[in-house]
Amino acid sequence: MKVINKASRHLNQTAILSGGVKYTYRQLLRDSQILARFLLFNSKDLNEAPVAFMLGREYHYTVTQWAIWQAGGIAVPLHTSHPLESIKYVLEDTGSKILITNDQFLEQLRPIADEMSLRLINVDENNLSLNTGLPQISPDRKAMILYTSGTTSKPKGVVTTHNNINHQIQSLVEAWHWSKEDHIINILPLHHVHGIINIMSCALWSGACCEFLEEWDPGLIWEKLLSGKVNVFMAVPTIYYKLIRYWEEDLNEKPVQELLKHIRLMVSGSAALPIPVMEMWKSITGHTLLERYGMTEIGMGLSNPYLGERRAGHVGQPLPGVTIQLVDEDGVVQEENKPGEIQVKGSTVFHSYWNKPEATKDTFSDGWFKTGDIADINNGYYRILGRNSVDIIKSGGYKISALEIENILLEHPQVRECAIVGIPDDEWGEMVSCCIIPGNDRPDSATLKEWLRDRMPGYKIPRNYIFRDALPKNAMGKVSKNEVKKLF
Ligand code: MLC
Ligand code: AMP
Repeated sequence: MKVINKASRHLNQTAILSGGVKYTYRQLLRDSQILARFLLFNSKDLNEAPVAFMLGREYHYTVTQWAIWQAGGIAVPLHTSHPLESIKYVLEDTGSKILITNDQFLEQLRPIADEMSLRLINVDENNLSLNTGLPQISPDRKAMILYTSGTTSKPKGVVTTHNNINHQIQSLVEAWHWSKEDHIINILPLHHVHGIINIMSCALWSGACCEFLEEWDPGLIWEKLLSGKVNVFMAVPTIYYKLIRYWEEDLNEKPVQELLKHIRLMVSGSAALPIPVMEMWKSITGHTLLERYGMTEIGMGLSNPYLGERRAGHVGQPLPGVTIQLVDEDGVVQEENKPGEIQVKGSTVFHSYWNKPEATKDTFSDGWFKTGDIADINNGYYRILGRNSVDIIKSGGYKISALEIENILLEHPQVRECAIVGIPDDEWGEMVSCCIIPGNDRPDSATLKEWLRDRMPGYKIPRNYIFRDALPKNAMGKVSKNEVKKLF
């Protein structure tokens, strides 16, 4: 909530630029308080009730998040392009009784809201009436649930408290020198920490301007970067890759370095930044990307320095307030040059997995959160080496569970067995790919893709399909994913 409390320091500054309209911090406070009171209805406090909301990248997204927090609820953002199955899963898993949306998604969500007896609120209606005062919210209360895929089949809800969020933001504001003079464009999905915390919340904490671009459009991003207004930019490596392609093919390699001189910081994260992409970006724009490492459960953990050497292929050092250790399989803490699992401690680390006490307990060891990522320290800089599970795939910056896709594919009548793997890919980092043992009739990949489209978000749908009579197995008789990868 500190991010909201700070708003009164810069009431007349622009907080959000959305759809060409500037909204000041004063408006944001007022509109979110009106909605908060409407949410409260006849109660005094939502008392950590989860409140789901589906809104695009626009002003009302922020209004709604702030309203839920001020009414004492837990914010549960839903991805706008997820199929109804995935939306329903999150609504059921969180037990949300309120669903907030706008004209754009209202009719799409109405059947679910009716079926689940949810209170459906449309922020585009202007008759949101006032109620009583707003509750006091202590920092240890739960604030947000973000869904993340893991080594279990279904995504888990990562619960963060206000205190966690305050520390996650504060750490980045300090490390990356945020100030009220900053202007950032937000082009990332708003159901993950990168778009919500690193971009939107850091900007608002600092009194800066967060400009939402509703659609992801490389031409528009270039236009904004070259406009002279935007001075901070953050994206996943796939986006830098696509911006480079656009510069080559559509901007005809226009010289842009002079036009980008005013930009003070460009950050890459959520997946490994390939060194050629970093080098190419530098040669085009003159900017050395700052690569950092993070995770839904911890916010950001490691970052190359704002001032000082940003080393390619490395993710720098622990951020302020974050303690990191590398631990080998025997539980021994590793020194420089020895690989180990990244474990994290600090106020930035999440509270729990929603309704999953066992999973929460299993993921901590002596108070250290076990990330599942393997790293080493190379001349004082952390370097991510990989993950300890082949079943976690990162594609376009999204984390994807191979098991989740396999379980869904197995429901298809013509899929007898299947294995999902991530194949290295220059553009996407990893490309979701599948090897299938078909039933009597071999399905074609286009039909399978279409069938999957109703059951999972687009970025999880496998792009490569191969069909085999058997899957490669290891000595234990289990499918060998490393051998499956070699088939592509
Ligand atoms: C989409 N396509 C893919 C794909 N995703 N192909 C292969 N692999 C994938 N993963 C296809 C589309 O279906 C489309 O195909 C074509 O690529 C072009 O689509 P597009 O419109 O250009 O791209 P789009 O899919 O809309 O978006 C690309 C993107 C998006 C990079 C903008 O993936 C994105 O916003 N990623 C960011 C995710 C993120 O914020 N992660 C942070 C998580 S938090 P066709 O055939 O239809 O043309 C976290 C912690 C931390 O990780 O450290 O930050
Ligand atoms: P998510 O669960 O979507 O938050 O994804 C977190 C995961 O993204 C981490 O566990 C890492 O595997 C990966 N990740 C984030 N940043 C980086 C980076 N800079 N380099 C490599 N992997 C990264």
